[in-house]
Amino acid sequence: MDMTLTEQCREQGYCVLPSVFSEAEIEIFRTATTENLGRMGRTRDISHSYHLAGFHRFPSLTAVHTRIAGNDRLARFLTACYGDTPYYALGLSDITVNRSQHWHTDLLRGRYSHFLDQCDPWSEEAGVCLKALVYLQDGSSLRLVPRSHLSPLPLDDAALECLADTEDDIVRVEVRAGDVVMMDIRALHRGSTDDDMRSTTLVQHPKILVSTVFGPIASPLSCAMAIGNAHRMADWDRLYLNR
Ligand SMILES: O=C(O)CCC(=O)C(=O)O
Ligand SMILES: [Fe+2]
Repeated sequence: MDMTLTEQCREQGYCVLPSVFSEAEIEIFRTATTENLGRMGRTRDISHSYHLAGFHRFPSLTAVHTRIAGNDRLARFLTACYGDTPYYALGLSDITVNRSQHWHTDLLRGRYSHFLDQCDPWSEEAGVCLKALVYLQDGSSLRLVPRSHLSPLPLDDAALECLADTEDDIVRVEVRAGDVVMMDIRALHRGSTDDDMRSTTLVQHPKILVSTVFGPIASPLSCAMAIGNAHRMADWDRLYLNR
């Protein structure tokens, strides 16, 4: 079973691992998130939208990260992907609450793209980085261009938006609460629209997404992503972190 899922992830750039987290765990994750809303950034002009970059750094949320990064089902999948190559969670983690997401890849882009100057993410030796997206409610916010991870894309959101506009092969990924989407960070994808996220029913029933990125230890892409992301996070902290 993992063989077909790893194959799908390798060939299409994503796959869905069903029912990885139980209802009880989902509740623990949702409660931890809502208890920490006060420390989160407000990065969209929607008052009930929140984001916490690098949530694994915060003592009240490290347990959530540990449950994800240490989950047996994820470990089996990642071991099937990476074989004998040891992997780690490279430090790129996010909790988003009612947050829209335009077309993008999860590589370092825009002002952070230069951190990839010494590393070609599409080369054989770069190593594949995979994001685990843990959905804490049913939904189908994620849209993705299958196989888009296989050939170079610009590290610029405006250019990616244009590319997506001309793309007709787009899949909408349906998930149930507790499912995990494993996605190659080079894949072209988008999440919820601003209009979706404006709905006031989300105040009582927030859309919560928790994610973390894995990569082979010391692979060129893992290193570049870890270093560039540390800079991105430091900037993010200065702008959004409540002290
Ligand atoms: O909202 C979604 O379903 C996708 C979010 C996303 O692109 C991400 O977390 O990297
Ligand atoms: Fe993304």
